[in-house]
Amino acid sequence: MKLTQPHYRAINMQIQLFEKTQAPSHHNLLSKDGCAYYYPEVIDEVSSKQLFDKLIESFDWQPDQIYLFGKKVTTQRKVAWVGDANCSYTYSGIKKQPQLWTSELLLIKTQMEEIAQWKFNSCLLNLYHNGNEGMGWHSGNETELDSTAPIASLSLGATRKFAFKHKLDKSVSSLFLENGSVLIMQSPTQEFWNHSLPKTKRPLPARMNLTFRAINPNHELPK
Ligand SMILES: O=C(O)CCC(=O)C(=O)O
Ligand SMILES: [Mn+2]
Repeated sequence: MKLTQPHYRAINMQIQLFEKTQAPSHHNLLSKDGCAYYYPEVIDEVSSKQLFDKLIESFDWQPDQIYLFGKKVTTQRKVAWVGDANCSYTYSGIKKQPQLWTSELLLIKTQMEEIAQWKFNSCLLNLYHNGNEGMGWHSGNETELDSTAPIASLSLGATRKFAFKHKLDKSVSSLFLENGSVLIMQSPTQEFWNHSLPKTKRPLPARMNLTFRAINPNHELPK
């Protein structure tokens, strides 16, 4: 789906979000087989900090369980899965039931939908306490995800490197995701590219990432 230029309204709620009108970068970060667009400074610094603190206290944050070389490992990184009631999500063999939307997160969801030109029904929040925590190579290709939908990723806190690696030719492309920025990954990016958030030795403060996703709500019904 083609991106159109979003025009943000300033919405007065507890948190003043999206004060800037941000022109989208029409520059596709990927050379082929997908589209990824970066939007810096979608949320200003003060609002980002308020939002970070609000989201920390609003959800039940749990360590993630992943498989590393066939072994189940508990991460330092914490996650919260939020979504509509019918949006369970299974990854690394763990089925997650969604936590309820909060007013702040719904407000952000609306803005992400405006940028991505797509309706989302779920959000995975990741909390990286420092540079020592990251996420290995993977793609958002789980069966319950609508494979035609984009994934919209909002970053709060520390700037971190984010890398793409093509699944076939292994070519790599990376960028830095800054505080208050949005990355949109359009279909078929997940089919052809893995992505990762590399760990770094640099001492860094915490970072939160929110990926808004479209789950196929009927994914558990028998076919
Ligand atoms: O933290 C990030 O920027 C990436 C998160 C991610 O890839 C995911 O939640 O699937
Ligand atoms: Mn991902």
